[in-house]
Amino acid sequence: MEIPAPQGLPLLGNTLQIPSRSPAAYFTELADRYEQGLFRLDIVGRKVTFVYDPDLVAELCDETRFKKRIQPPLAIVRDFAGDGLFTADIDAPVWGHAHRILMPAFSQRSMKAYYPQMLEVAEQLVASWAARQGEDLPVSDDMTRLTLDTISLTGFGYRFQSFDSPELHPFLQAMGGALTEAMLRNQQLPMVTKLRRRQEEGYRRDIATMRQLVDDVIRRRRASGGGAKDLLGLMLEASDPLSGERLSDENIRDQVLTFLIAGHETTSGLLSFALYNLLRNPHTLALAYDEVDRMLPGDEPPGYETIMKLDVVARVLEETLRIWSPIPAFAVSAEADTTIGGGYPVSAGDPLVVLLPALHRHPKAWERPAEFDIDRWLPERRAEHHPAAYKPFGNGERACIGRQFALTEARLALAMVLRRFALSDPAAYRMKIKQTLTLKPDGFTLRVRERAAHE
Ligand code: MNH
Repeated sequence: MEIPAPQGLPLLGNTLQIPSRSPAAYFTELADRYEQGLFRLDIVGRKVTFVYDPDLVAELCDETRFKKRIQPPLAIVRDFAGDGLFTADIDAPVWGHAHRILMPAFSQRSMKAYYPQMLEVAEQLVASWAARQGEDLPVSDDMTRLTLDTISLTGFGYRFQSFDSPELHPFLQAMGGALTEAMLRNQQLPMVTKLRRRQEEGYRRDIATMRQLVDDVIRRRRASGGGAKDLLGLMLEASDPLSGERLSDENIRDQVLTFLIAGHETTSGLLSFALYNLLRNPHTLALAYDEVDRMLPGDEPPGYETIMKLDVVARVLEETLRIWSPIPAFAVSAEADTTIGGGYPVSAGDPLVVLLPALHRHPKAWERPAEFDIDRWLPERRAEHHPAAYKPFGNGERACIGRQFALTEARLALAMVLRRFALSDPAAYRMKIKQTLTLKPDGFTLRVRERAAHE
């Protein structure tokens, strides 16, 4: 069987057909066209297979046959994230060392330990919005302030104090630039990349800006003495229980930068999309208000246990991750030449991309796939779900290490916002996605006003 593929040009293949700033939207459009559940593109000479039929994805999630391999665009992200957990090759011993050293930092107990600091930052968001009632609030920017401050405070004891400043921190500018450049380079001939001198300079400058901040984070910790049990504390002091290895200074820098990026960028997208979905679905919004009024009465800061008991808010987040996955794809490769779907040939090492927007809306797995419906996530209906049709956090051993962290932080932030504010959207925002490798709503604003008691 032949994997369906749109016609391309000699040498360039399909490279020029891919819109450079919105590749994910284009891949999703193609998925609509190819009902076989997969298609192949030739991107600057790489044969990349995109897969979104849930049964085919189930095969790709079998880790005895398929594994995450670092290929573009992640191979490009290695320019700045190096051997951090996200971009380290599975066979590199340093991935295992860091994974085992850092796992305890993501246990339930650790989440509970981070909670007071998560709460502190969520309270800063609420205070900032209370002071700006009636103004158009830049949702993605403020969610970025929240999530960047949260990961840096809980992970590294470092304070960005983003809500004190009307401008986003220079680190974010640099990160956005570097991620966008990695996305563009994914579809560029190496020759073209070489010729774009100005972009190369900007890219180097952005990487240097990010590294300076990382060095500052580590320098401050070293100056303040050891003993902290956060991410940075573990990296500086713990050793791998299996091999006894410690992390090198260079690897610690890679990990700090990896966590500064991976630890906030996607959660910020999730929260922005969740607020969008709530505004578009007044019935669900009413249920969410109802829940926070019941579970978080009064003005007392909510406890960790209360946040973990939220049900409507949790289902809003799950359904948001289905409809708008901030990470639109992840890639694996076959360990040996094989076939998928009972006859599509796949060569060892070739990139296979699980395309989440198409998987998460695949009609084989989801009824009324475009509809935002949190009742899909009722306990009795979860069993109906196709086992491989929902992968917002990736798969297996290389799945997201920060999942619980993100969900705890996001639940808390949403609950705090809903308890205090009535949300409105007088500009009637229409979804426009901005891709910087990850996805976010572009230019989305909303307004808040303080809720009257028992409204
Ligand atoms: Mn996260 C890996 C999605 C929040 C740290 N994350 C992944 C992968 C996906 C993902 C998908 C797998 C990528 C791949 O296979 O190439 N992550 C998310 C989403 C959110 C998220 C949708 C929020 C919502 N991630 C977080 C947070 C942190 C974090 C918060 C840190 C505190 N994620 C990571 C790291 C990895 C990862 C580190 C790489 C893990 C590994 O390969 O060992």
